[in-house]
Amino acid sequence: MFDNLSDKLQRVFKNLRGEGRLTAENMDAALREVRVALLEADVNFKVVKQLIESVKTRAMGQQVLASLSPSQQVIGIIHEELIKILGSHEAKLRFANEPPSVFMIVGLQGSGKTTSTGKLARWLAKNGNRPELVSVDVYRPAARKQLSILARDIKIPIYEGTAEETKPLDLVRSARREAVNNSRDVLLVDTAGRLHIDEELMTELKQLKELLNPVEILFVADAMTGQDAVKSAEEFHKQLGITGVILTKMDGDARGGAALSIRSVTGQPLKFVGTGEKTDAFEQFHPDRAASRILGMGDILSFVETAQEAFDSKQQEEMQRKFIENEFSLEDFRDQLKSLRKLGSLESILKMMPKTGMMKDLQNLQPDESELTRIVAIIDSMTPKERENHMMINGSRRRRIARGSGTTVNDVNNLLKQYGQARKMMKSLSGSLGNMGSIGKRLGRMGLGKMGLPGF
Ligand SMILES: Nc1nc2c(ncn2[C@@H]2O[C@H](COP(=O)(O)OP(=O)(O)OP(=O)(O)O)[C@@H](O)[C@H]2O)c(=O)[nH]1
Ligand SMILES: [Mg+2]
Repeated sequence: MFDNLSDKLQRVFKNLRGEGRLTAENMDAALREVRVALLEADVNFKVVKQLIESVKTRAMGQQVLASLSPSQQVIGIIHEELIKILGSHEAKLRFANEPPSVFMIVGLQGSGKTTSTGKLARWLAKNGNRPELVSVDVYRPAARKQLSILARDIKIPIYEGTAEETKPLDLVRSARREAVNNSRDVLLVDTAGRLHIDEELMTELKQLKELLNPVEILFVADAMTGQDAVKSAEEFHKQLGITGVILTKMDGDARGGAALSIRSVTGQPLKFVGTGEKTDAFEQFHPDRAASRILGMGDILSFVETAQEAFDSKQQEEMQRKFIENEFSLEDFRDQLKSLRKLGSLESILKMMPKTGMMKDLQNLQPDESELTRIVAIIDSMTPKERENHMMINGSRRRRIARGSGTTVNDVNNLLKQYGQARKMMKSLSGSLGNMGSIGKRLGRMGLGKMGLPGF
């Protein structure tokens, strides 16, 4: 997500870093490059113009520059302006006073409506709701079947309709009745798509809206289609009154322009982003985190959130302290590897991290299942003293540990090497977090706003 744009902006800031002071000239040059980078990322030109103008006005008006370098200062201001453009706070879903709340999922053909309907249902269930699904795509033969299969996968009830129910309005009437009877609190309605916006489709959607009185009409936009996605969102909004946007396929090489333009152009917030084909590749959209990601600061908050789901927070706090104080023992290493399994793929975690040289080290650490079992066996065969202090594990101890765990001395050597890398990585990670935290604090003191960083 946002990788290209982020790379380009990093380059601009790197050039600014060499400058001692912020002047009209170096500021102009930097903003010209920021402008090009945004336009190349397919951000709507009006949005770019507005951003550059407000950054310029604010940066030149800054009096006290003493404690910040020019690049830090510009990054701070752009960060804030990006958040404004993306929508100052995250847009929560609305729910009806009287359940079931009806959410209509609309959009062009192939944008990801059916997939997103399943993802949203799963997300809702995880967050304590009781969703039910229904598909009213009666035109494409396999469309309803597609949602049924998805529903079975994610174990969410779906109203499949009787043989007589061939019309969208009939289907939703019965689906809503069933939702009430089964005390489901959200009814998600997956609708048919068209290649282009046409009368017929709009008429049908308007009829559904009239009948269902939905609290959310979520427009599903394919990020890969860039400004076209923004334009069709605008058109749907004009005709139907959408309440939010789900931007899909942000995992592809989408240039990010749609995400950055949708709020300004349509006036409607981005509520979720789809980042893959699987049902868990779905995130709530956080403007401040996206802005951090665009500026190459990594999405540490998302990382911490994912991590917190896997580790309990006490353990997490203790680990953080150990990372920072370099007390990370082999025992901790074993626990971390076990928890990593719960975290999902290391690759998806890495994408959220700030870009630093430690990435490669981390990549080497990804254990497969059998390796993990071996590592745990090796560490279990050590004495508590050895686990605390790996330096004492000499040749004869290595032979004993290998025998005890049914592995080879080579395996033990490898493990100790990996552990060494992990310690090094943890150290540089805590270092980089520390730095970013202090930049954040300084920006905060200068009134330049929150950098979206956790309190490390
Ligand atoms: N990579 C990626 N693929 C996605 C994402 N969301 C949907 N897709 C894929 O996009 C394709 C179309 O998705 P559908 O959910 O069937 O789209 P739809 O809007 O329901 O399509 P119609 O019902 O034909 O209008 C499928 O191959 C999905 O797997 C996403 O966030 N990332
Ligand atoms: Mg569909």
